Amino acid sequence: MPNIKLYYYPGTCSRGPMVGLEEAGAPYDMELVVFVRGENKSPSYLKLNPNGKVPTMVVDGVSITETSAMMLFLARAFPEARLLPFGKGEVADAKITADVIWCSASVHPNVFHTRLPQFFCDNEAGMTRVREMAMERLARDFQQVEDRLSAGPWFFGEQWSVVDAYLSWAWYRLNGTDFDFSPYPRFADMYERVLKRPSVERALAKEQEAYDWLEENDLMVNFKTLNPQSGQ
Ligand SMILES: N[C@@H](CCC(=O)N[C@@H](CS)C(=O)NCC(=O)O)C(=O)O
Repeated sequence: MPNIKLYYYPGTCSRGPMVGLEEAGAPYDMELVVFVRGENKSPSYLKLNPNGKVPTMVVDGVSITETSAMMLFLARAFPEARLLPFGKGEVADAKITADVIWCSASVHPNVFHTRLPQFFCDNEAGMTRVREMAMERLARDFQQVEDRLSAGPWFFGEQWSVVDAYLSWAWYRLNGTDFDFSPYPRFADMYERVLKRPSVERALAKEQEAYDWLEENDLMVNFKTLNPQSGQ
């Protein structure tokens, strides 16, 4: 059994690998990265993850960055958990890998541009346009998810996977924005079903503990006012 430690922040994309670990029943340690203290930009953290972001997964002393890489690793390290429907040949596996990477290369950045346009433009009109364009791209991404869900309850059909967890995180992060969710009823239903999975419930409970601690210690990030120049 590998020795695994996940560096995380509640509500962020670290939720995906956390759900993967919970679903696999893998023992792991967690370390909260306190953004407002600049811990993600500290020299020791940058040695683990030069991008200064969460998540980071340290496996037997080796640091893995990138959510998609962690999901692919977990699926291979814990095949019995069936985190991804690998095993039907190299081409089929490559297509599954493409879907995981698409989540982190398209959906995830489009969520980032929608939620934090100030990281991409430094004037009000530009920020508004960045958000609008990101939401247009998200609409195309979400339509792809909606189309995939016509073939089964989950993104890959009958089998639940960490892609459902990753996509559900994107849905969650868009709550509170003016993104129009109405064209995606199958995705809405999938999101609700993901929330009911025991692995997700456990991950959300762990996140809630972290939120409570951050709140008690006045260390919560305000994403609305988060400034790219602040080093957070
Ligand atoms: N490509 C990275 C993106 C990670 C990422 O954007 N993490 C965000 C939270 S969702 C973060 O740590 N932001 C802090 C910052 O950018 O300073 C991945 O897939 O892991």
